[in-house]
Amino acid sequence: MTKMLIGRRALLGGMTLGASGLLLPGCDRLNASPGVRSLLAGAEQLHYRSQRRVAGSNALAREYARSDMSPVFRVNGNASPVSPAYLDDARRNFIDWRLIVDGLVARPLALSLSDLGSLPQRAQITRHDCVEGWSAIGKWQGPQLGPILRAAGMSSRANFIVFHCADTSGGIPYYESIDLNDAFHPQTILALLMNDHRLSIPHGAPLRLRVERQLGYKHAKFVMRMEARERLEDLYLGKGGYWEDRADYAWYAGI
Ligand SMILES: Nc1nc2c(c(=O)[nH]1)N[C@H]1C(S)=C(S)[C@@H](COP(=O)(O)O)O[C@H]1N2
Ligand SMILES: [Mo]
Repeated sequence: MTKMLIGRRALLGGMTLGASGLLLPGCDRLNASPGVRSLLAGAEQLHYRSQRRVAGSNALAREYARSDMSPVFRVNGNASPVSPAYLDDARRNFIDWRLIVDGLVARPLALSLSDLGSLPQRAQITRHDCVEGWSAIGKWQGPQLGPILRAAGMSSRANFIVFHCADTSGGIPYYESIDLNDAFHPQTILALLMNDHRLSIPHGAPLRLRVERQLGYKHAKFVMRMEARERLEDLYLGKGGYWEDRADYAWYAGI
């Protein structure tokens, strides 16, 4: 691992490189990548395809006004990881915490909260829809995911981004994954702030994914590591997420 993990200077340098577009695959490839096609079967693939056609790959999720924000935003799923390493990081205000970006990338990254906070930020007020039937409108802020992947020099072999979380249920780690279309979507951010405050532990501190065109379970909390992968079949039970593996939830959970 020597020299594998690099920080903010390289990240910002890499972003200039990424801005030239060299490392970003074209949109057609994003929609039709064989990895995505082979992951999705039958009805779900139809749903995915028709949503992509209707919504368009760059369509934005609706954004709301401050006055629409919910007075209470429910906590759902795990309210805290229990691992000693996480609790230790939390006790020290996450100053030693690093987000690992690895897998199919030329330059793996280890980013601190201040690295992430010094990147250009996007703020958005959106509605979170949980599959269990509740919704809440909240404000989220953090860096967009796309530029971070470009800075890491994501390989053209990558089809998916996997989010590895600090929490487990029944001893099994929570994880989620998205395709490159969502990864490079402008509203896909790594949220550091919720409703203008640092993320609380129950809502996913220190960092959670917001992938606004999909249902709540895709919005991974307590993200520790992002991994670029060619396929998902060989990860855990192969369906691309904790709930997809356990309860047959759809991998593409478009709203
Ligand atoms: N790591 C992790 N992420 C998670 C969950 C979880 O249990 N663990 N629950 C998911 C579900 S089902 C929902 S609806 C939202 C809830 O986010 P909230 O607690 O901020 O409302 O987080 C999602 N992300
Ligand atoms: Mo949910």
